[in-house]
Amino acid sequence: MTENLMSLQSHILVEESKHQGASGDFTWIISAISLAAKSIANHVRRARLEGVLGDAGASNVQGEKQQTLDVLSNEILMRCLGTRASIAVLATEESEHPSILRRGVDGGKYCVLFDPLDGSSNLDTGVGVGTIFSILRNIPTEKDGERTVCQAGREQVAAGYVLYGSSTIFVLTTGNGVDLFELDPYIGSFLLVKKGVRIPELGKTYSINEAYSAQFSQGYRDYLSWAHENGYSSRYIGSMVADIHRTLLTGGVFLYPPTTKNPEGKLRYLYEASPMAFLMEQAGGLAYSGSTPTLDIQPQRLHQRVPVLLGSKHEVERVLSFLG
Ligand code: AHM
Ligand code: MG
Repeated sequence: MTENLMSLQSHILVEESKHQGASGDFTWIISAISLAAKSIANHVRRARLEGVLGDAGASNVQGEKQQTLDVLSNEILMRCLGTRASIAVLATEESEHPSILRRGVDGGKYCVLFDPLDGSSNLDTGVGVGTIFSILRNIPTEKDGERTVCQAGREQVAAGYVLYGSSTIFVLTTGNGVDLFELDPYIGSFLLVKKGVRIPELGKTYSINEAYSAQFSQGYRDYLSWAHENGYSSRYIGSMVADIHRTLLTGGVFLYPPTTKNPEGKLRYLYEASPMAFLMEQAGGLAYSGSTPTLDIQPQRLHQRVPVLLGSKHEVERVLSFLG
């Protein structure tokens, strides 16, 4: 073995030292997310033994059943991030409104938005689930929490996800490519395993809940017919982080189009679609919501939903050609 061992923490310190006048605030935020991820990974792995599977008997603001682990993961992230002095606002899928921790004058430079445990309805069956996060700059003059975080995806300072699967994987972009870290459970550290991840430009796999195809617009249905006739394969776990992680590494497209049930799409812009779009573009792929690049959308509401189409450059362009 010739490569040096590099932890997530040291990687961020090195990256931050390249920026003149960097205060280290950003390193503190990533270290809080990494601490939370290790704790969540531990609970996910022991969920059945700890008796924390199943729903928590409540619904979140979007009317979806909260799993016990959704609530627990949310609490862990809030506790890890809440004490970091550089954070002004926290927003989560699980709460109706953002939490304002510090006003700009008190030093809060950043906002962190997250989906604590995406795909949690799959937990009872041992399927991979994930945490998704997005980091934005605070707007010190804006008093309203929701208006502060309603920023277009291009404004993101960093984004990433943690996949709790057969191993625990941390994927991060700070706008300078995509890096992949894996948790070594024996030393409790995320270690850099791949720097500068690039998504293949082609990949004959589509990932979509095809059972809804009667509810899709004609363009999506035409694309699917074309894919059937052209030797494509289908892979759909129903857990966005796992589906997108596979797409990032092996190529293809991931889609969640508008349906009759969810005419705006199902996935939320600020803490699902936008961070994933940032990662995809940084890895050389594309991400669209309808005919607009996802990162160019200006959201109006914290829990706004958008259609999602992302993945390999040429495969996304192919889908777009059917959407007209
Ligand atoms: P969640 O945030 O409530 O967990 O829902 C999001 C999940 C995604 O992980 C996944 O891509 C999608 O819902 C699957 O939806 P469907 O079951 O409609 O295919
Ligand atoms: Mg989610």
